[in-house]
Amino acid sequence: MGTVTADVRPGGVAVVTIAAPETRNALSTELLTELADTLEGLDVRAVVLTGGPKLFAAGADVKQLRELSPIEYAASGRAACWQRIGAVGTPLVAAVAGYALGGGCELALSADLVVAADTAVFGQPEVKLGLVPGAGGTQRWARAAGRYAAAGVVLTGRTVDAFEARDLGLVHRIVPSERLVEAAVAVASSVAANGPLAVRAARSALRRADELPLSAALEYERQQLLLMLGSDDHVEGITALLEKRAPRFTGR
Ligand code: CO8
Repeated sequence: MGTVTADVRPGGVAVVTIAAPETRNALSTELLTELADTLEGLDVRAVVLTGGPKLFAAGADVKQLRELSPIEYAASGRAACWQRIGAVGTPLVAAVAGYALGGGCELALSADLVVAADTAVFGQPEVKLGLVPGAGGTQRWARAAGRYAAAGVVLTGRTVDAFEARDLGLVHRIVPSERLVEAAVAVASSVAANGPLAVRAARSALRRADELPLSAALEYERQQLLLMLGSDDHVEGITALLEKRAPRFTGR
């Protein structure tokens, strides 16, 4: 334990860092549990998730998984950890340097935005190990990059650098690795400065894009707008705009 740390910064942004360099941040069940606990325990407006300036995560802990039977896997709680991470309501910015492979890539793609160092390498090498991605890799790649681009990654197991990942639509911004965390904090801070109810509503509507047919998703979006029209924050946001000052959102 103690491989996941959270540093809460001013402005409602937390930086959550995975630091298990001896295993290249391999996502053991214990580490995934610690990560889910940490994310769920934060009361902030945006989170930066990083493995630091050298490496994001080398995927599932293959030493731990090698002997795992299907029943042991089902009982291990790994899937529940992934669901808990995916259900965190706070906007998540992944700050990716170096390798984000297998489960590490899936972790990056479960964020809302990915800021990449110019050293970032993304990939789903599972088929090379006789496995398949099991934490969203096939689905998130297909939804982000399209099924044919996704097949080029998932079926060959080849890696994609930061620039190709940006061209494929996965990466929001590329920066030098020494500026990675601060650049991701800047992105997270610009999210955190907005109306918190509105950010959560917009995020929830964006995520419906993966789940619902267009007509139902548009209806969901309209409902979110109606909810915002009932909030104090939208009055404050418009008043601040008209008074040419910064808004003071209260989250009500
Ligand atoms: N799991 C466990 N240990 C790892 C992992 C990993 N994924 N990756 C690296 N390590 C360990 C190495 O075994 C090594 O340990 P030791 O010092 O005891 O020999 C140590 O970390 C350092 O590794 P390297 O010497 O290889 O470090 P390099 O910096 O040279 O290379 C790489 C870094 C490129 C990341 C390389 O380590 C590598 O290719 N790692 C494996 C990447 C991979 O294949 N990931 C996909 C794993 S599968 C997955 O994520 C999803 C599985 C589907 C779910 C299944 C559920 C049952």
